[in-house]
Amino acid sequence: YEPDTGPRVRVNQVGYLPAGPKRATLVTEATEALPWQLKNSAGTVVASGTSAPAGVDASSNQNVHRIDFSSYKKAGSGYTLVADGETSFAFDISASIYSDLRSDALQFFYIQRSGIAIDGSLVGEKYARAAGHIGVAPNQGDIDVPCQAGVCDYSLDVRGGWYDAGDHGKYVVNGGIATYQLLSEFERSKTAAAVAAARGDNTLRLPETGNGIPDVLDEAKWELDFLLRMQVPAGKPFAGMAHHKIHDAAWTGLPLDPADDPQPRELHAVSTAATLNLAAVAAQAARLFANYDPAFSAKALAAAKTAYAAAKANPAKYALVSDGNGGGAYDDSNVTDEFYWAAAELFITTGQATYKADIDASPLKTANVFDAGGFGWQGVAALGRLDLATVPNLLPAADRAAVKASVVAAADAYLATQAGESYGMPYAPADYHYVWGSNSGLLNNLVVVATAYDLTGAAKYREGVVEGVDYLFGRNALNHSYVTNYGDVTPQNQHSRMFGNQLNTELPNPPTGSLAGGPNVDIQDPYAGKLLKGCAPQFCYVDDIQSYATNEVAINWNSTLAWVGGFLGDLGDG
Ligand code: 9MR
Repeated sequence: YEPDTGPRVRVNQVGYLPAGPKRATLVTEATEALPWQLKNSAGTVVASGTSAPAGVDASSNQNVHRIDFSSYKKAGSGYTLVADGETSFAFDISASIYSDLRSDALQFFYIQRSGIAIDGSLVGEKYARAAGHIGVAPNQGDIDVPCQAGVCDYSLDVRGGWYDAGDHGKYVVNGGIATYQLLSEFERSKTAAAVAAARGDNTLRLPETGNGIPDVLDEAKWELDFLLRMQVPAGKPFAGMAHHKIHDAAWTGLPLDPADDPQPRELHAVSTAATLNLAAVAAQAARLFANYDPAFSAKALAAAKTAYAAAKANPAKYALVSDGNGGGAYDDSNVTDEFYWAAAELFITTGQATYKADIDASPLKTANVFDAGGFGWQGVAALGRLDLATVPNLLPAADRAAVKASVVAAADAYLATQAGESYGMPYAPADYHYVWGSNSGLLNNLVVVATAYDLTGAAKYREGVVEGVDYLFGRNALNHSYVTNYGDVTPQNQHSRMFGNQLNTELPNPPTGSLAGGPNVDIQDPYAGKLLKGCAPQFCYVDDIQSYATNEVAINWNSTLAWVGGFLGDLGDG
């Protein structure tokens, strides 16, 4: 299988910020430096230089050169970069290339909502659909959901929330990190030189728009209400714990409108990881909603404290890898990081000594919690560390300085990785073992680099983020953007039961701003497994609806795109 990768000059197909770094990658057999030319839309050469041969790139096995045209800063559209007889896709140089990325990435969440009809007048008629899983046939509903056999003897109303990805499952742990990132994207604007108004009411297209509450908080609350419903009620066994997940009894095929899903829905066992996710995110929500919805803030804080206490009483209820029939397993047998994150959020919100004592007792208090592959739903210690560094809190000055220094040190490590990558991405897991959702790992590394910029104001971190997204928008081995409708060649066929245009032309493609999971050397789905066998890491991706291991959408991936999109949007001319 030989994918069509287009022109060998690889650029950010969306464009470059006028003041920002402007780098490209040339795929060529040549070993000596080659001339390059930047042309404007009239074809006039406006800058020129010589490429830097960089040898064989380990993430793609291609021989590549680097091109740096950062010194050219004039805004315009229709630029092309020419080298070795090849002409790149045309791109803009503009301060506004990322001005819609945050809202596009966030709008995805409304379309993923369960339990509410999606209003086509808000997001386009092609995305309109009936409410899913509210007990209207053939749905069996999420309003009165019993447990799996032997797990419990009650049922819960767990309506609402977001469908996690391309399936109709709802999982507390990836819901937790996704909600955290939406809340964090908002919270960041209070501690950085960001434009708070850009995060206010009337910034998204939601049913709640105009209610006086920032839209991103409205969207986060849709999931928060669901997460709270997943908590075991008082008086029941494991009261205060959270059920790990709720999904269909058996896997369904695709496409399948949520409202047409006939499968029985089941609550799965409680888990310590889910419970601590709930504790962390509810504690975070409590401080952010305090000024907007005091009653909800109080409810969230009470739930957070109850969950945390329940997790301490049941510290080793692990979600099992074997529990993956009809939904993802989201297994996790190490919850040290979840304990650290929850203690951090509860301490930031309450200042109470008990949570500080738990942070001090955690083996992660001073550990490096940032790894090369990026944090994610299974490893969440970084979330606590980032918030302890950026959100005002009562840590003693020395502790605060140490957490800030740890974030800056991690960002420095990612910048060093980036400097060694000819495609400019600060993502290099051991042996270039790109995993399921690699694009989210890359973006989460960019969140760390961006946070170092917020903490220090040093230009190198801002530039690291700006260059880092070039890879996502087409400066890569496949010449393929990973964000729908951001670039010339973009994902149109992500795996989803809702967006099945490849299977049924009446269905829409995923909405603008949908991130694809990305290259994954393990290619676990049968389609990619056969098609891409033996692929070099960056080539382990295909824009086909059948490839759930390389080409799915997911809330915990779009959440980091929204966070980074907010950062880039704030930069403007950055
Ligand atoms: O994002 C998850 C990834 O980290 C795991 O390796 C993978 C296999 O367990 O599962 C991914 O999550 C999927 C979930 O299991 C089911 N719904 C779709 C999710 C995104 O692909």
